[in-house]
Amino acid sequence: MVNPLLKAPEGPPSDVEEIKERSNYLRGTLKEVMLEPLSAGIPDDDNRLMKHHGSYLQDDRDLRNERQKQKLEPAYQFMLRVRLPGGVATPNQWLVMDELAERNGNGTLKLTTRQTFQMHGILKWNMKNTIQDIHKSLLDTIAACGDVNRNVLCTSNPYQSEIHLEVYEWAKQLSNYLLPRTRAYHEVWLDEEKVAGTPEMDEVEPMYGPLYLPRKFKIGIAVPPTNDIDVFSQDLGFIAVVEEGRLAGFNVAIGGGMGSSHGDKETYPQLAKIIGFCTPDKIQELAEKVITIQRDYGNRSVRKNARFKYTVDRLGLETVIEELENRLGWRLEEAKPFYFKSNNDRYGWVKGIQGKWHLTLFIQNGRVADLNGYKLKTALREIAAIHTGEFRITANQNVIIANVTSHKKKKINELLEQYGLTDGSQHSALRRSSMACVALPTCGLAMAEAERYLPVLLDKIEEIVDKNSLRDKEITIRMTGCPNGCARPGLGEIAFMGKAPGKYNMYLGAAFDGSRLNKMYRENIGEEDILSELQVLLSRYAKERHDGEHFGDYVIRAEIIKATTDGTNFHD
Ligand code: SRM
Ligand code: SF4
Repeated sequence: MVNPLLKAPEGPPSDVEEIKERSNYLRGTLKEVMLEPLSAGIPDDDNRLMKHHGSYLQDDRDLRNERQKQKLEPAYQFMLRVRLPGGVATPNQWLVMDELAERNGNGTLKLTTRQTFQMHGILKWNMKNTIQDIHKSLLDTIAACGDVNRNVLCTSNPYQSEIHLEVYEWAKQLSNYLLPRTRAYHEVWLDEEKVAGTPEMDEVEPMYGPLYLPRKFKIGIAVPPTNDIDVFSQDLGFIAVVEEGRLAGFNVAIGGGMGSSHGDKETYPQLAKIIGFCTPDKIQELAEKVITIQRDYGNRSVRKNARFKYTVDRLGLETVIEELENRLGWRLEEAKPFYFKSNNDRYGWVKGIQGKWHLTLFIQNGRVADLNGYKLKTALREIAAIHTGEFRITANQNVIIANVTSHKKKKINELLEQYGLTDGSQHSALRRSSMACVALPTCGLAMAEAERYLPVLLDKIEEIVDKNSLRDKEITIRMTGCPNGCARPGLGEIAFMGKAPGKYNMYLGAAFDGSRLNKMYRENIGEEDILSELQVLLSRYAKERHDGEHFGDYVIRAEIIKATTDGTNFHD
């Protein structure tokens, strides 16, 4: 199977590889350490394994210094991420998440950039019963994090609602097919007994193998004209091709990713490149073979270079395609034409098929909470209690109340009015096109604020926007607390990546449809400089833009940012 002409990088395995190897298919000592009463945390080795079960040990960073002073252990708590292919949840599942966040979490839900629920602030002692309740609602947290295929994305905005259902089914099937086969999750969290001496004991991971992948792996399916899932940021992206009203198949793109480290040229964001087309019945096999190429040739020595994008760059795109076609035993067809309009969500009610309605609501940075008199969480709970369709979490951290009958639409509208819930139309189009990652206080990697700060910064940017009559102009703006790229900042027409408390690198020039990366414009600047830069840029844009020209395109035409020759702004 392994091609002797191709090689994985040499070097000693990274610590995580060793932990996985010793773990007996992701079991480690998780079961035991979760019962250990003396600390609210768990040892680092088990935390590395924990990720494969959909959770991270964190500590409340707002309390870190104070607890250190008091010689207390950090305020340990767990983040829990649900596997929710295509972001689709039933009203009952919404209610379960809502209740669990209240009972065992910090009282809020985070809708993530990969279309799922995260809960924060779960104490060690509550982890098992939380996971069990999630399981009872027919959801799980398996492979939501870790060196495996993650939550499979699927366009949620119903421009083509008849196709959505079909594509969503493929996303779900892919997600299930690519799940790890180990029973570790069931044993650790769901009290499944390990049956000794039977063939089940000799469990193997037919696709992943005992070491799983060198790094996380991400798949997304976009349904044009919407690129709401940022298909070019995925390790493996599928672009639905609709011919004569039916799903003909998918264009296939490989090797995307957003993360980098400040000042380290060996790490970079990268857009996935389109390598061909295949029919829907082939995508499962194709995904499996792409994953096995990464399994066999990915970097298991240096984790910062272990993502598939680096494997593709190291081996060369043509070589990877050849290897893929050899493994498949068939050739990809030529890619078909497609057109993306935007990578944002469209808001408000739209009518879909069979007389059903869909309502996209603006959820600022995906945080579902009752805050400052805006009872978002309560309102969504009440909607879930009467809703008979589904909830679709978008990859832009918003939610769609989907498949609503005309009768229920009236009731839902009454609830919207009662709670002052909004599709965002009272905000600027810029705010409605914004995203921020979690960052502080829970993310251990955050160098600066993001989710808590972007709304405050937007209040000030909106003043500039208004002054320049740009209130209705959609401009994609994204912020992350570090360069790992969790809100896909590389694809923001304007983006900020945290460098230090209150300091950000500022990026400009991504394409509005998610097909071109942005570039660094200013380094390590604070709020005052951000606002004065935007003052100049937005007023020039207001005066100099062509009809229908997007901000990201304008900054390149005006030579504020220089595009690379192929127009993609791949790293240079
Ligand atoms: Fe992410 C790590 C949050 C989407 C790239 N991400 C983290 C961790 C787990 C921090 C950590 O490792 O300790 C963050 C937890 C924060 C917290 O307190 O919740 C975190 N990532 C998130 C979420 C919740 C951001 C959000 O506000 O929505 C998103 C959860 C997605 C999900 O439901 O699965 C999230 N992360 C992404 C995305 C966007 C995407 O996948 O479409 C990316 C960029 C795409 C990519 O992977 O290239 C992303 N996260 C990273 C990276 C950099 C990985 C890399 O190889 O470049 C890290 C750091 C790492 O893995 O070492 C990271
Ligand atoms: Fe944390 Fe950085 Fe991801 Fe934001 S981008 S959630 S700060 S890892």
